[in-house]
Amino acid sequence: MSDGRRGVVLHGTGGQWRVHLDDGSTGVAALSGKVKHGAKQKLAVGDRVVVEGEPEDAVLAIVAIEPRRSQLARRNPSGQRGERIVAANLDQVIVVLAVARPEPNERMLDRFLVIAEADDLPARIVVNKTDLASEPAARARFANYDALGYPVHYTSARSGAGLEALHDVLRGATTAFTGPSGVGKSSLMNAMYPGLDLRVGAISESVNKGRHTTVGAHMHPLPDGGYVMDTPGLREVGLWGLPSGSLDQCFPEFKALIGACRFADCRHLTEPGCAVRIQVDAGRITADRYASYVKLREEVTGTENEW
Ligand SMILES: Nc1nc2c(ncn2[C@@H]2O[C@H](COP(=O)(O)OP(=O)(O)OP(=O)(O)O)[C@@H](O)[C@H]2O)c(=O)[nH]1
Ligand SMILES: [Mg+2]
Ligand SMILES: [Zn+2]
Repeated sequence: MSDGRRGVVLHGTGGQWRVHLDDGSTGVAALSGKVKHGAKQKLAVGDRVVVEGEPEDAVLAIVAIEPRRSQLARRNPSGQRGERIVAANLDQVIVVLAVARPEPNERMLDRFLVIAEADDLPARIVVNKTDLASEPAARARFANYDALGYPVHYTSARSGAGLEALHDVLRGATTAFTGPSGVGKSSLMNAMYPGLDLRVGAISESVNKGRHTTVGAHMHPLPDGGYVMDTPGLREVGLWGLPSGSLDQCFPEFKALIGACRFADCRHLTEPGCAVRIQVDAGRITADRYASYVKLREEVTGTENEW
């Protein structure tokens, strides 16, 4: 395989994959028969692959998939069937919200953060559209997340505020941008990388129909190194397969308390002597974050029996 060239899978449809080769060119490739039948893992956007073929070939052959360093998955402990890899080899997840249009929703934010934690991916938050509302008020609203270890950026794709600091975080890394429709994910990327030219939706339409303007996971190579994936949101990435007993590990402020509850299998719901609830009552864990825990706990318990 010495003449094989390496690259990163950008997008796939119907068995054809766009691959960004390390020499900067992009080609279309399909899995070779050997890889298709031999591989344990299904190919996903972000996978590093080895391709063979002549430059003039219309379709290159993917002859190997390199091991992943991370994956964003819809988990399924039973293994192969039903598992869906949203992206491979991510370095970080950036959850984008807007100060307004649409209104920020902390339940949804926490859901995205839990998915990142469950996949061991560092997460950051972008609060966009600061041109539409008071920035001090937005900072007060999200200050707790900085304290929890999720750096918060305040940006405006329209005015350009905060874009330089965000750009610094993306340089050289592989990043998934996620968040509700209409918050400005594609607009932010276009503002930082004018060459990307991503499709931007008219908010009234995309939000009212509950549909995303951006469909399907696409990786975009960045001109100064790294990749960004503009996702249509992680809403289909359920918390499926996350054992309900592990949910507390996905809340950084709960972690230090695990083991301090009276009962070893404490669900942190109604049990007496619950160390988490004591911190909630004392105001050291916010009621908002605890509300997200309770809601997600119901969700994971509900899907536990569907495995
Ligand atoms: N005022 C203001 N409007 C913005 C800003 N960023 C984006 N918008 C507008 O918000 C709307 C939605 O922007 P998109 O970039 O398509 O949002 P998205 O998050 O990519 O949405 P999906 O692809 O549907 O998930 C568009 O009308 C943008 O012009 C901003 O910083 N300020
Ligand atoms: Mg978009
Ligand atoms: Zn407890």
